[in-house]
Amino acid sequence: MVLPSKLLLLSLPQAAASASVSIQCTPVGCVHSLMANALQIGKVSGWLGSVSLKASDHVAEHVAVQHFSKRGCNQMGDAGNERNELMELNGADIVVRCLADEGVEHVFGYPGGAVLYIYDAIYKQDKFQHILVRHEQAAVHAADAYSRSSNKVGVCLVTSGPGVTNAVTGIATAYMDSIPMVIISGQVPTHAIGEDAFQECDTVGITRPCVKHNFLVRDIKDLADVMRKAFYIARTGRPGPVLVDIPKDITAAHCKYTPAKGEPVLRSYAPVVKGHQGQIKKAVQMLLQAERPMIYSGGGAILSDASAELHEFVKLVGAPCTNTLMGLGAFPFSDSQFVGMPGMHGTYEANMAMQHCDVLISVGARFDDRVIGNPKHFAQNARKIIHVDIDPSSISKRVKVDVPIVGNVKDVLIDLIAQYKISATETRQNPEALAKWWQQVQVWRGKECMKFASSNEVIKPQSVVQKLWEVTKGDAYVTSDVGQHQMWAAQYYGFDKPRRWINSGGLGTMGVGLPYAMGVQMANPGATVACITGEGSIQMNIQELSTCRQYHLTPKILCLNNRYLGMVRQWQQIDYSSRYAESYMDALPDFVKLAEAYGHVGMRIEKPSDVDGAMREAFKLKDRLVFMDFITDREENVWPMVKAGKGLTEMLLGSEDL
Ligand SMILES: Cc1ncc(C[n+]2csc(CCOP(=O)(O)OP(=O)(O)O)c2C)c(N)n1
Ligand SMILES: [Mg+2]
Repeated sequence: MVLPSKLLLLSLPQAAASASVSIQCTPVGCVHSLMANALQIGKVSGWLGSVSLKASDHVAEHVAVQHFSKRGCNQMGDAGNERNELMELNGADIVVRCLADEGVEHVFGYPGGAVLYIYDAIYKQDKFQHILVRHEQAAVHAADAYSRSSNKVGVCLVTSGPGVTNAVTGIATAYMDSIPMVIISGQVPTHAIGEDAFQECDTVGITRPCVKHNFLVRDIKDLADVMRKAFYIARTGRPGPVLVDIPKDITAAHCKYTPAKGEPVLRSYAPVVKGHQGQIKKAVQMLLQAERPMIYSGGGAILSDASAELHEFVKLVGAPCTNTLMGLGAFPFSDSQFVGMPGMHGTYEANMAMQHCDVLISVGARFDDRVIGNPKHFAQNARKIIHVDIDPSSISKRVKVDVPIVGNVKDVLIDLIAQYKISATETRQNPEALAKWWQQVQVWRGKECMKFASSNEVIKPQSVVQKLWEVTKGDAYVTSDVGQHQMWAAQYYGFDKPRRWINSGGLGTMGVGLPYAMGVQMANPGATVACITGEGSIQMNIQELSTCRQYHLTPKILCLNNRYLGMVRQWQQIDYSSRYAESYMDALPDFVKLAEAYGHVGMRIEKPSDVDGAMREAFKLKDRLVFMDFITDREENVWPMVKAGKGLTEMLLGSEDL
């Protein structure tokens, strides 16, 4: 791959210093062409440092890209900024300036006619790196995972019409999981809107139900303000994706650019951060008087970076703690107070404790149908419910809540902890009752619901996930797709840290796994990234193997290949008398050859005895993407299972319960 000369110029440490001197007095484009010439005539080694750059040298290319985003670009950008403030910019340059001012380092995107001015502006800047994906859906997923794993706002850029419609699945996925993102879309020129122009679609209309907010910019004078508002809305309150639709003529028009000062002001938008002190006191009293307290935390604890506070709170209260699929890692898996994930494929002990506790506090979790099962069944047991959530519309939506606390989870936990310490001096917890509650939890744990039958004949998918944990010492970023493999990943990779488990919880979008791994790796260079996928899901965005090749992204892909759309097959087995209608994956590609065709390493693992060696070998290949195709037990099921519509404790623990 040929890296543009400007990347080479700015990628190397020595270059940064030299470039900043040259660029202050030289138009950027001229420096690029000067350097391009220098590179071509081979006079680069002394001036640029000692990294040798060959077309096939992916390691050098990787080094270049990483340095580019971190160093040289800023030096150059600062010089450019001072000049820009004095002059009028076109809309495209304003977009780029706004992104730079927001501290954006990476933008995932795909070009097209309506965004060509923006791409031209990107070409001329060096503040952030653009990552060219192979499908717009992947751009959004990658930006989404970039955010999930780093708590920065993810950014993506797509063209009008099909660019936007391809992006919709990604936007809806991020929306369902409250991920802060800004999506910039091109639109046909303002005069052509509504005329069924080429590549026109009603982007604002199509995306309205799956964004936190969207804007159509009709006047260049509004552009910078809208961009700032978009970032502000995306990251504050309950986070979410915000889309900015920009007609092509707006990107060509000119306007004076004034850098932002402070946060934007929005009259009708003032998210609550601090919880109500009276409610916090009530909640603490309730918890202190509880005999069977239970803590249920979800994605909100991760999104608000509240793991440390959650940990302190769980220790203070002394209750069992469960993390939802979206909350895994917020409280450590390895802690003795952790009882596993709740819900449809949750542990026996977590579901029983959710049902039989007398005070349940939800910390950034929303009583989703996959968590509480049938709400009528859930309501059968009398218990007091405290619900901490930043979004008031989530409270009392699916269950009746006794003490609602609206606020940012982290802030509310800080106040709950402080209040608990004060109140505990007057109102004592009942230690005997708490001990009895734990005895009961231990009895439920005794069911060992996560046990599975191992085999020497066929690879058990659960054992692959356990092996991954062992080989990566439990410290990898793990992305997954959607299906049985996702549940096994959630169940058997013990997440001890937040932002390590990256999956589509709310929308359940097959195809996220590989682009998620790309976004995670861009946000966390040098980290170990594994993508647990199925042979069905991986084919939904397989083209991104090409993006990985270009940007030297090296996740390890673990395909749990059961030759079935396994989760569909499991439901068909249980609910449709094993009539496997269209859940069979016929004519699968040779994934080893496919990986190799994209320039990666492929492995097929068929025997249980080969799993350990193959996995260790793959993770040794740090600078290569390795596709591991594990041929697994075809008809393994995910247990425990609460069938849709059933009560939380009406669990099937294995095939013997069918
Ligand atoms: C885009 C999309 N289409 C359809 C589904 C419905 N669905 C959920 S799981 C699943 C099967 C996934 O198969 P595979 O990736 O092989 O994973 P497995 O369940 O076999 O581990 C399907 C079709 C979905 N979640 N997403
Ligand atoms: Mg499958």
